[in-house]
Amino acid sequence: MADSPTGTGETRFGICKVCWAGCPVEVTVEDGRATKVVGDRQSPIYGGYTCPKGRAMPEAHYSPTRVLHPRKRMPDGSYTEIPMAQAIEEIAQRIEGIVAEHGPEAIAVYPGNGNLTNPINPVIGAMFIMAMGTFPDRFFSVQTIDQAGKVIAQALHGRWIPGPQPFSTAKTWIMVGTNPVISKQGVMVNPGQTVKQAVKDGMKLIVIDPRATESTAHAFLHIAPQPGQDAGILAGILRVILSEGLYDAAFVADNAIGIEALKAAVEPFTPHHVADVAGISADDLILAARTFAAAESGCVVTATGAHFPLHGTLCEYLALSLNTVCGRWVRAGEPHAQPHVLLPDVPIHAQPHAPYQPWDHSKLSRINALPQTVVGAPTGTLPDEILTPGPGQVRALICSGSNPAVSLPDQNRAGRALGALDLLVAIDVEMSNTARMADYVIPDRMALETPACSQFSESMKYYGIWTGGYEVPFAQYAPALVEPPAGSDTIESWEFFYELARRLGKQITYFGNAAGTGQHWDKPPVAFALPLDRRPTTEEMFEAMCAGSRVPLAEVKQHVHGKVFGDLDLTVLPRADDCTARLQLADPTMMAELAAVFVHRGDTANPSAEFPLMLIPRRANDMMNSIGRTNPKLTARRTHNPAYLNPSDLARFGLATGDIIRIRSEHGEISGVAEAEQRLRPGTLSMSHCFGTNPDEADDPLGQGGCTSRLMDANAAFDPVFGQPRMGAIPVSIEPAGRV
Ligand SMILES: Nc1nc2c(c(=O)[nH]1)N[C@H]1C(S)=C(S)[C@@H](COP(=O)(O)OP(=O)(O)OC[C@H]3O[C@@H](n4cnc5c(=O)[nH]c(N)nc54)[C@H](O)[C@@H]3O)O[C@H]1N2
Ligand SMILES: Nc1nc2c(c(=O)[nH]1)N[C@H]1C(S)=C(S)[C@@H](COP(=O)(O)OP(=O)(O)OC[C@H]3O[C@@H](n4cnc5c(=O)[nH]c(N)nc54)[C@H](O)[C@@H]3O)O[C@H]1N2
Ligand code: SF4
Ligand SMILES: [Mo]
Repeated sequence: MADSPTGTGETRFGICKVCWAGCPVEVTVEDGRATKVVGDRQSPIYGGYTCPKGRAMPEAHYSPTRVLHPRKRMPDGSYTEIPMAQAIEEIAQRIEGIVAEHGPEAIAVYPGNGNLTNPINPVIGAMFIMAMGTFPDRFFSVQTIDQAGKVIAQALHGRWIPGPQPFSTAKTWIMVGTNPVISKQGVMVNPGQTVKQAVKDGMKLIVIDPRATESTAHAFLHIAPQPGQDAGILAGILRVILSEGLYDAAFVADNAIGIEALKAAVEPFTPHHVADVAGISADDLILAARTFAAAESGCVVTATGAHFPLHGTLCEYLALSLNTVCGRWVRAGEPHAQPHVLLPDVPIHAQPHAPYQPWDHSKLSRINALPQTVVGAPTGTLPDEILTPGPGQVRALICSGSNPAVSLPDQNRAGRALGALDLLVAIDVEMSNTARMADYVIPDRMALETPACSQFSESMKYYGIWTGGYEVPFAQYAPALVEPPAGSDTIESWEFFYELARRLGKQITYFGNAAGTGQHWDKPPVAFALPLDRRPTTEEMFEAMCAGSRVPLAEVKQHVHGKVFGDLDLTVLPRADDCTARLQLADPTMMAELAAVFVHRGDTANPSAEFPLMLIPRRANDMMNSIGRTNPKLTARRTHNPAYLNPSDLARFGLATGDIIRIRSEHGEISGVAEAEQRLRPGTLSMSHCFGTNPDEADDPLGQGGCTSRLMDANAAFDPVFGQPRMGAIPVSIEPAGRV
């Protein structure tokens, strides 16, 4: 610790945990309070980068609206503050009563993004449900309303153990439905600069997005398709590469099966067909394919834009197959570009984990008869799991760092469901949309009040390619930098689950250093049964989390700014003699879905005379989903959720920027505020998510904004494996509702 450059207070070094980029920060602490946050310029890899959300952490921590004591909802709907011990006791008694009457299946958890503050928090909810004996059926996480298709596709394709070629040195890259400069998905470290530098170093960047974004600024080629047509586009790119013989036949022969079946499956996706269906130029498609194949390195990656219109698993699968046919995986003798530092020391061989079927059709969900899968329960069905009577009905829900009242698709139904629960607990720091409906609100410690370490970032690679992590052996640990505000009564999310389980007479087993997902394990996790006689400290949990790490946590702790452990040997080993695993290029389930995409010209929703525009998702730079909406610094400019439209569409509907509009889908209606965006494909309406009031509250387009989830139907169309409702490419109409 040192004097701060301003001469007042001390400077402490930590990690921002508002999003998963985990930027190292320099925090000024005065009288025990964090007063200023800037990027840590001494970080060896981040170069002092932060975004507005990170720099607004002090305003979040000391927000006048922060919840600092447990709150209990009274019969008249008001809240009263009660001590933590009483809150835990009362919640435990209510859960005991519900379990006695209805069984443990009546209790569910839903962890979300507010849990990123401490790497123990996101996983402890699953371990609590394991202790209840109902895992995975009562573990509803954001994964199954996000990009669960990444894990499913990886299971079906097989996982190349050393991972994809690194972004920073690649000669080409195709981004499908992702805007890393804003979202940090895929590129965590200073993404704006990293993308710019990669292009400067010779990367031909190809972006497929109906909108020209911050990430297309340096693109060699931007293709702006009709939303929801990405599977066909990827099949079209594959067809060009396979039919022109531009692929890496040697890599395929040694490492993959299914090339002939893949060739046959993509054959109908001619450039002419794809161009016609997706509303793009055939020449651009061919150029993208030839550029990708000709470059010596690079990858094709997908994210939410491609996943939300329903064929996410297929898009991800085709991307993996494209990378495999072009041999875009790190080979023997090359440096491992997803190196382990706080993950275990395991040999990295240039070979795959074999494909497997990530579902069990003998165990079907109560709602929509979905198979049990490796990605947990289908969160899109959670409202109906609550609303549908019968054995197994969910009656109590614990939300930790999540905000289902605005994040679950189909907001009206979600609102009815949350209101119908016998018990709703929200572990949160604000009276979020969900906390406002909860029986108990449990105040968590915030980011600067808990320790942090980068192991979570390293392990994100197991959830598919283009998730996060470091291309160099970097690691960092930071202690808690400040105490929660004086006089407050807070608890870390994981500690709450521990205390609740203990009170219920259940023992939580924590699984540390999990190096894998599903059936793809580089090394199985280490079980650590949490002692019942005393609560472990967060530091002990960190030790368990990093058990067997390649560099001991104690060593990482020596370097306050983080360190690149450049001495580690990263050389990837050759395929082991006994390895028979091959990547699968043409999984039958995926190829059948692709055939349907061809027959139905995308097999997705299309605009109509009644609903002429396509609603598409986007991320806002100042918000992390709903996080930040109560932060005075982040909302100084605006609090609402603009409805971006191409100026030609504004003119077509007789609208101008600032007009309040009614936005209608076949399923619901919200109000929004029109805003012109020249760079958007005409015919699309681009809006962010997790804004808005609750269904029983008055609309507030200019204040809290509109909640796009209200336009989505939970049951009309959903992923057949993990049940994610259609959340992108939604036909909508707009009409003026007044001018400001
Ligand atoms: N319409 C539509 N819906 C979507 C999406 C979309 O694009 N469009 N995106 C989907 C995706 S990808 C995701 S991941 C989900 C996100 O879904 P959620 O994770 O449910 O939503 P968040 O807004 O991230 O919820 C974060 C909550 O954590 C609270 N919080 C903030 N800081 C802390 C803290 O320190 N501790 C605790 N305990 N809580 C804290 C916030 O107040 C907030 O209530 O939404 C999904 N829903
Ligand atoms: N600042 C900020 N950062 C965030 C978040 C946030 O809310 N704010 N949320 C976090 C979360 S939970 C997640 S999951 C990640 C998501 O990370 P990303 O998936 O990278 O999210 P976006 O930045 O919205 O980029 C998605 C892009 O897809 C485009 N798109 C929309 N529909 C289509 C389509 O049909 N096809 C194609 N090809 N493109 C389409 C959109 O225009 C948008 O530019 O971001 C994380 N980071
Ligand atoms: S990108 Fe912003 S919110 Fe995310 S970790 Fe960095 S500073 Fe924090
Ligand atoms: Mo997400």
